[in-house]
Amino acid sequence: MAIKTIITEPNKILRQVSISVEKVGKEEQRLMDDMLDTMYAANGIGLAAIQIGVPKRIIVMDISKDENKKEPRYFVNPIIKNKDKIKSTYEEGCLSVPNQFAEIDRPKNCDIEYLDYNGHKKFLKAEGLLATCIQHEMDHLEGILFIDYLSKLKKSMIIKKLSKMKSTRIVV
Ligand code: GNR
Ligand code: NI
Repeated sequence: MAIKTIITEPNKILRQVSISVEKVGKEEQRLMDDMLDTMYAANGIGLAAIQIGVPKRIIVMDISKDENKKEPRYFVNPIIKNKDKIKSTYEEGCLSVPNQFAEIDRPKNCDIEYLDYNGHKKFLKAEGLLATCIQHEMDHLEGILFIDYLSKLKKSMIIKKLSKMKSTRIVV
């Protein structure tokens, strides 16, 4: 188990399209363990492998409120089977876009097919924060960040701020 460095915008790595996993083996399980450690250490509720520089279609998540009751979830090669026409708005943040938040509309509910930690095929009806978070994470697999949904002006302001923070080495 290890805490990895989370890549932040602007960085081209975050724009890579991640590759499907052929088999959930030891290497993938180790990656998922490291991702979970990294996510908990950063106080996040989800993390995609590309955020630690690995372009594999793997996501970890834990949306439980109680710190003492961890509920880790693992999604390998997730596919959205069905998404709601009804949208819901949620104030999103991203560990790769530190300290920036914006209201984003996404389908309220969605159905996901995926492989779990042991490579078993699963089906999940996601709603609420779970649905929002999984869609945010699945965007990472396509190289998409939540700021891509904002106006050009808002997006460029955020990227400018983040570039400045990087160049002045102010890490927040
Ligand atoms: O920790 C996170 N919180 C969050 C809040 C609202 C919508 C999505 C998220 S995901 C984010 C962690 C992250 O960047 N995952 O990619
Ligand atoms: Ni994110």
